[in-house]
Amino acid sequence: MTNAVSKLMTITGVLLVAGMLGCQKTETPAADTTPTAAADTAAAPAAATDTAQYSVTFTRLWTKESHPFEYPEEGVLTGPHLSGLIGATHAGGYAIYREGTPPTPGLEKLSEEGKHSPLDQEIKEAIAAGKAGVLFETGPIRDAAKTESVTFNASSKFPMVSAVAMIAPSPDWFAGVADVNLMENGQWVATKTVDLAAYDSGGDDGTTYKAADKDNNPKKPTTAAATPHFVVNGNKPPVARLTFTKM
Ligand SMILES: [Ca+2]
Ligand SMILES: [Ca+2]
Repeated sequence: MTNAVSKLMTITGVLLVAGMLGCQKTETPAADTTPTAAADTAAAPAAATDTAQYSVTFTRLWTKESHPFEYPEEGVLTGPHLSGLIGATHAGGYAIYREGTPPTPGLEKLSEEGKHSPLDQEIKEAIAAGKAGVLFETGPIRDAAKTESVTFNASSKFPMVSAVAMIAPSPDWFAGVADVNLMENGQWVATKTVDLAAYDSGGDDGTTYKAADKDNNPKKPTTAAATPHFVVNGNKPPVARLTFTKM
């Protein structure tokens, strides 16, 4: 080793030590603050966004196989089908239907003829009154192998969903689900699947799928369907299903 190289190595060593000391000095404050900042982040999880877009898929489960009693024969327009789904987002307290309460004119019409009007108008009035968020609708399901989908926006003010569809043909029977909450523990759910049960709206007294109109006054309370059409071997199999998926 020449003197020149030895001297250079010594100088380099001194510079390295000086550099390390320098690093220690500058890194010390960072070492004090970084863990604190990380702890703050962990202690305060991000709040759910105020709105969330969902896709809902409407599936028909009511078929001759699931509900054989007096199941209506096939036909292009008169054959068994579910009307288009009509629903709303809302907060607690609002209901499209309530067991034990007579139907609104809109629910009666939906359950007897599958028409979305005037139920859609009733929902729009609830939106205007600050009781509901948005209205959503799909087309009907005639082919049980096919599904219908629609997207809508839920909000933290209106995180619940209720929806109905007519079971057709029928006097006043409908598929319904109420108060599906898309927000759990302050967070929007990624997916949620719920089944729709059969109900009798109370707007007609017919007792078979194809009974002639038998309008009643006053209206009777809406009840869970309890006839053999919907009670199979002591069980009440669901008539439809909704799958919500956050976009
Ligand atoms: Ca009626
Ligand atoms: Ca009835």
